[in-house]
Amino acid sequence: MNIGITVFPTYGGSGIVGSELGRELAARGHSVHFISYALPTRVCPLNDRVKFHQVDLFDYPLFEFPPYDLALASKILEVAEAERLDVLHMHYAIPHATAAYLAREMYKPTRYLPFVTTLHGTDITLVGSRKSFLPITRFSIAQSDAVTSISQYLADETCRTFGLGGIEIIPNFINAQDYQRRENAELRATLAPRGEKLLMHVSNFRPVKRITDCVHTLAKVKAASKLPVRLVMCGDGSDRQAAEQLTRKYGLSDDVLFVGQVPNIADYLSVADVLLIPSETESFGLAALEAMACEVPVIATRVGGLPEVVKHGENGFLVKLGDTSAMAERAIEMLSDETKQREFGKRGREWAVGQFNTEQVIPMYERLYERVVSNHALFKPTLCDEAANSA
Ligand code: GMT
Repeated sequence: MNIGITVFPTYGGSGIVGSELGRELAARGHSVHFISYALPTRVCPLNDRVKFHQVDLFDYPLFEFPPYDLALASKILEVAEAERLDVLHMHYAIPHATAAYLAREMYKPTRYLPFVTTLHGTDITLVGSRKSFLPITRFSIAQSDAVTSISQYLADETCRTFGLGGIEIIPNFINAQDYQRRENAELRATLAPRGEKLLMHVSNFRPVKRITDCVHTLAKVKAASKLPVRLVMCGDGSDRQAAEQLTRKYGLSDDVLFVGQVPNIADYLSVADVLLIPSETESFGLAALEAMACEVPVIATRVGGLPEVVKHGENGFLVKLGDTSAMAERAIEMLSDETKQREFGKRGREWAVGQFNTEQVIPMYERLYERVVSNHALFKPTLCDEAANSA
């Protein structure tokens, strides 16, 4: 199949999921065309089956805000014609589903090009639900030929916010080969030169991730135990400065390592003892899944879709939002009992690989593409009460 994929290329989990999906589809013999303003960061080397088409944007004095969505729609149409695309897969509802809708309508007199929209998180919970975006987000989702959500939580939120029920759930996934624990004594020695335990956090450091809670947690672990422990912060973003300031305030500069964006996150996760996710909301929590695949117990907030991923008391712990004392207590529980930590880690991998493996999840997308190419307009929104009743 010839599949066009659009993601936000530089930032966030939806870009990672869309890019890795493209790579997996290419490995299964499909041709994948990424259409975006920049090459998505996790796209594998381009080759005959993975191509990148850059959206042309140009500055014009009248355009204080250049209309990216229109340029994207035009580019999609151009690629669809030139490459004979069978289906489009848009990650993040706006403006991607809107651009796909425009492209489909422009192309309709010649050929019908169906599009699948995958909802990821803030496209529904923070951005799409704002008054200024709500009508266009709702319209664009409803016009999609098929709609998927990465968790039950997000499907329910979409129902609640937009009144659109009946969305299919296809969860985030991991490649069990790429994500597995590989001992790396050199990296471990760099991060923990005196044999310290390692708490880790991975994100794009936006306010929704509440990264300062990681620093509070470390301070509380140190205050309540004699454990030698450090915190490794992987990623970058707007809240980094606040976290660095807090680190200095606690006098913890030697024990908190801001390593920036690291190319192969599995290497880092492989040397972690516990992953902290203190997010305010998280529709799935891809970082939790990646950590579990690398046998790292996860301590996360009990919000959004995280309880669908992290199983409390089995492969990690869920705590109340903002309760860094509970987070610290659970971290001490894990770090002070190696056997327990290992058991949690092993169960985490079993769960991640058992439920969210590429071998199970990618075929769900392939089957959906086949259905949508032969039937079009599969998405028939149900009333939310009906959806709730049939759940
Ligand atoms: O909402 C965001 O943070 C953006 C979004 C993205 O596009 O990067 O992230 C979401 O998508 C990930 C991949 O599907 C999920 O694993 C994240 O939980 C989700 N983030 C939030 O809901 C905050």
